[in-house]
Amino acid sequence: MNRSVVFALLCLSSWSGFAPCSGVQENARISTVKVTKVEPPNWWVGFTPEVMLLLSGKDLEATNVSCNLPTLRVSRTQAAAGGNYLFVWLKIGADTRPATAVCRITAAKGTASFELPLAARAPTLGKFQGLSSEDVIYLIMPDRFANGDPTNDEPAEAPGSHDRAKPRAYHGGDLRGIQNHFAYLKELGVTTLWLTPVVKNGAAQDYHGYGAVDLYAVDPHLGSLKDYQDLVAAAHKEKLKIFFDVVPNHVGPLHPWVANPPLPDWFHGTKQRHLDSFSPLKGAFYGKPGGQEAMNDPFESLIDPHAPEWMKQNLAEGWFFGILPDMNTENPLVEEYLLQNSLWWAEISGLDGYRVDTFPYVGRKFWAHWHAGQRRIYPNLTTIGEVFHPDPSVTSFFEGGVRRYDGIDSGLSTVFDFPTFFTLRDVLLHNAPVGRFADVLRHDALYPRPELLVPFFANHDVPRFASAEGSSFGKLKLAFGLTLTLRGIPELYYGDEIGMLGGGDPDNRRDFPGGWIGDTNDAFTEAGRTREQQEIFSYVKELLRIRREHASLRGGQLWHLASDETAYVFLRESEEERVVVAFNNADKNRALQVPLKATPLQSAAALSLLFGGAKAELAGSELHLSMPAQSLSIFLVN
Ligand SMILES: [Ca+2]
Ligand SMILES: [Ca+2]
Repeated sequence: MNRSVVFALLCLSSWSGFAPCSGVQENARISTVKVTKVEPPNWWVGFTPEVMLLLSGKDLEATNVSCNLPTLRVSRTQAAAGGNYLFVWLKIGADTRPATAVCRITAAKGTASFELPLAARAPTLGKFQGLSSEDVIYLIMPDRFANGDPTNDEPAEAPGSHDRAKPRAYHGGDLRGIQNHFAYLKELGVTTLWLTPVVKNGAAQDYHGYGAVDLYAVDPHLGSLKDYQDLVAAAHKEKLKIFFDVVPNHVGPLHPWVANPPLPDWFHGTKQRHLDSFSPLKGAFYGKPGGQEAMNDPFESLIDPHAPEWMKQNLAEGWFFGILPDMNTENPLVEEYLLQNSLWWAEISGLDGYRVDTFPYVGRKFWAHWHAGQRRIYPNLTTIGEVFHPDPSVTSFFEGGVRRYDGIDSGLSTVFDFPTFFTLRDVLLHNAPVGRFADVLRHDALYPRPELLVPFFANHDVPRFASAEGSSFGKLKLAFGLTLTLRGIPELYYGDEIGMLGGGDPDNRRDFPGGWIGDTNDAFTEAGRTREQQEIFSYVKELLRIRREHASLRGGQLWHLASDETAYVFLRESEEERVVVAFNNADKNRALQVPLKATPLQSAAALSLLFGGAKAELAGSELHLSMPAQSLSIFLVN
């Protein structure tokens, strides 16, 4: 039913609570009651039994709210902030048909109406797919990847925000630009795109997307909601998945809620008076050397059953970096708002999962509720939490699937494998003992689902690998080699596959060459790539092809075969096959005798080289390896 039909029916109806049609005023008094925004702006039938609406406006101190659809019942209302907001809970009867509900607010200062379109759910086949170890994630910062629509580079509402010469300004990349380059991503061989947040941001320097001012809109620099829906649909046609970067912990400092919160405790604290997110504990509290700046966030107290509340409060309730308004996720109305917001993005787009920002900074009861609400509707959706910490005993604590000491199962599908990230960088860039890999991997038993861990060597928050101290072209290749052969679902950062350079934020977010009209270096095409770009691109593409063709490299069990100061040799074993990966970090050739007795390789007949330049020979119950300097090789076991 379209909107004009609804209005026509209303005019004919004698149903009480509605003003007569044809512009006739119910009384002479002018109403000052106004609705300026309805969140969520639309909903679905056959979706949730109830929806909580947050109306913004003026004089919304309702004495009555009623809607024109007989199966829609207003079960509760709550005016707030002097009538600037009104919460309305609508029970959606099971027999409700798709229609646009028109609801009427009666308040002391007059009346107003608002609409809520209620649509039928679209077919769910091929949507909300989640991830498995078959997948490879590619992280894109949309403003910095490709400019598919120069008309949105500087939206009218954001004058002065676009300048490619400034590293903290918007550069013009957008959703259309990503969609235009699916062929490149398919050729490379990744399966899943994680886009940094696409919601509307407020500041001229919010190109990264982490400063939300409207959780129900796409940022106009990136395109429209329709563009996002088109992107997801087109991705699914190409067998690509889309991950949404969700940030329930905070909004941007310019969100209208900051000056005018819907409830006094909508945030943890106020703009004037709040905690910051830094832990009050010194490094020495948990035995860390003093005077060193930690690379990671200090989450130890959050997983510590012996830590009293004050040691955790800043982390859970402080404003991130002292700046970003911290949502009071313990308030049931905030909890409901944020859950519905995530359900809305999933249902309206068909997205396949969420990358969850700043995961440990949000209370764990919230996560249990948020995940339960999602899974009721989308059982396959995968969520990946950001837990920026090198210690697996910390990162594993946040994964769901098990109740921890606090009695809470967070529900989180998996976490980014930060311990492997730190190890990859320490070993490859600083020549830390290669045995550190076996040391990280031995902790896999702490995770309910280690096969879903997301190993990576770069993201948008750390310096580019190619520019890091101690890096080289060869080391970059080894970083790809290890990330793509260890267990889990690898994540790659856009541009590393062509050796992009860049220091810390924002230099690590340079424009992908070729994404803008007039770029002289077009790295999206083989003809446009430099010799070096092509070399690393071919290397990564080949590794991804081998991973795609070998089930053992995707989901196989990992067995250590040898590990020491400079080498790590491991086996990936699936039902179908076995593959050996030999990594030598030394700057000279290495010969290694690997004992195979009591390993799944003891009955191996022969090894054939799939990738790299090492030589392997079976000699009795030993594997004799000869590995070139700084190399990674892969063998198929026959
Ligand atoms: Ca653009
Ligand atoms: Ca928080």
